Amino acid sequence: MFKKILIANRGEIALRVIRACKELGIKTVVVYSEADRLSLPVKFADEAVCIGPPPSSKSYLYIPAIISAAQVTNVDAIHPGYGFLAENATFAEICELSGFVFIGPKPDSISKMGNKSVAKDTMRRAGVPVIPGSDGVVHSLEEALSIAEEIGYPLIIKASAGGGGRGMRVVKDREELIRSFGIAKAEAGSFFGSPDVYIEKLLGKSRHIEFQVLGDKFGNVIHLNERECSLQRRHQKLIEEAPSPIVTPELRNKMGEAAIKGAKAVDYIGPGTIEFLVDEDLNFYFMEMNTRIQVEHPVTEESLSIDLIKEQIRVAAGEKLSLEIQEPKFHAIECRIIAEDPYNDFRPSPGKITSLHFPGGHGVRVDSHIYQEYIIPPYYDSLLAKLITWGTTRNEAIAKMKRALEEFVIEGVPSTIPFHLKMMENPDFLAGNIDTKYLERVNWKEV
Ligand code: MV4
Repeated sequence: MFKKILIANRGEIALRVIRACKELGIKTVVVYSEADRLSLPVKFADEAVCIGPPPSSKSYLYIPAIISAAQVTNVDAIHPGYGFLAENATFAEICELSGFVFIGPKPDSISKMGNKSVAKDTMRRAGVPVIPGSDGVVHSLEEALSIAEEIGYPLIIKASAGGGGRGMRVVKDREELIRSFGIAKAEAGSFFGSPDVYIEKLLGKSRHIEFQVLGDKFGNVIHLNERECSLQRRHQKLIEEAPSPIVTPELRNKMGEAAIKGAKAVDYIGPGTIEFLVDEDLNFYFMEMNTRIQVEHPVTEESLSIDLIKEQIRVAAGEKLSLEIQEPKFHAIECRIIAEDPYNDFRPSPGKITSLHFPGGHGVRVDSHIYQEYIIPPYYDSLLAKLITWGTTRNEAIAKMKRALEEFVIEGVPSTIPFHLKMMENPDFLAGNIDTKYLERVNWKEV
């Protein structure tokens, strides 16, 4: 097992990894920017190394400073968390070339899944259902028109180097395709550095349901069930839960098997996520694979009573998987508490937390790096806390979430707490009737 790990991240996930390391008896080094000098990860890690000024490009994304910090503190491995360098294949490669274990998948798995058209192609070959569309990259308008002839309109043009909802363009008819194909390629080129695009049929009302997978260095891959992530706003998830209210044990088996096949196709190591779009007839299609631990991993943890970060560290150290495939034990829900004003179109609102009280009690977990008097830096994402509740039924998890949100006090900055309180009484949410466009369609204040 590793003796010392460097955490190349900040905020709640840095703290989450420090906690797992402490329980495993591993020493921790955290790197931090000048803006995070007074942060809890810096306080709780065994060692802390300042790696640069506040902008991410000069600190959390600056590979030479991170590798230097790993060298001077003599760590065995580097944990990237999520965001920043977590899905940067070059960083993973540099870690290994510098003699540090990258706690994540192989660089080649990251690259394959990072190119969304290569990812889709890899999944199709592995027998995972994919959305009907082009076979890989579409190079010319003529090619685009002939594919459109086959699959029909409306369709969607996606940038190969995009992902997470970036670089997508919906096309209603032939005229619009003629007008926008060249623009889509030009945009892809200037936003993502590659003009490659591919085409898919546009799916109607659908859900975002993702499968947690986990692989070890011996080629074993399991799945740890699904997370329902349909409640999103502008591609930012706000509420996640496990299990999904619409997934039956039969569908779970079918999707889980597909997820395992997909992960095995790229020799996947560690925790990863296969995202599916699920239509109203419960057909499911591969969307993207995230080759990192995700923000919403705690709902899987609390639904199964497991520790995914500890398992991630163990498999990175070369241990065999210690978990097995199993049905959910509990229903878990996560609300993302963000420093955004839900009454003002979710406007980001950094500032100083003047008063703070965390909820607690049975079936309640708060993953957070904030404290009273903490100043939220404007340079990074504005996630303040993840509030997770669980119970033996969905209704019990919701009842706990409601009372936990009522106990939660954050003063000084607006937060998404009022939004979540309203959702916990929203009849559509209570019925589990949420799709990815729900918050575009309805006004959350009025339901
Ligand atoms: C789609 C789609 C409909 N049809 N592809 C958005 C994120 C990226 N991973 C893929 N996305 C979508 N791809 C086809 N062929 C609808 C979306 C989509 C979406 C997906 C998941 C969660 C939220 C979403 C919000 C808008 C659009």
